[in-house]
Amino acid sequence: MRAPVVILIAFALSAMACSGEPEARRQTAKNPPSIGFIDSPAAGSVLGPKFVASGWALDESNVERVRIYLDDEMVANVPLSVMRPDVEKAYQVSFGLGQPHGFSVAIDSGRRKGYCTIRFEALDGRGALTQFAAVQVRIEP
Ligand SMILES: [Ca+2]
Repeated sequence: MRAPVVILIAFALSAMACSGEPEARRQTAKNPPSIGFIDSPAAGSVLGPKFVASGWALDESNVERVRIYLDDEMVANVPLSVMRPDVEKAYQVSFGLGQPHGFSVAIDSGRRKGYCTIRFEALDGRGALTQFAAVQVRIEP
């Protein structure tokens, strides 16, 4: 008579473990992609191994980070820190007013030389990543 009791308890415990796990939830609210623009470097420019990448990004749920890639290597992962009242005005921004929308970051391309693609991604407040710009440049050591 002992075995069925043990099995019953084991079954009850496993059922409890399953019901305690969080359910996977699909995001149902609309999440428009982030937009942005690169002020520097200009597409096609020739850069030294160290250069500054700057621009801005907007999202209705705010932009948490901007990630910058040289080809496929992430070389920067920064929060927005530059005030851009010009962008707020031009895009009639109604969210995140008075918060920074711009970024400016020093990039060290290391030993790279030749043609290279710089990609810019924004991570929004809901966790979505949007590539908002890509520029091709030439790096000369
Ligand atoms: Ca968004």
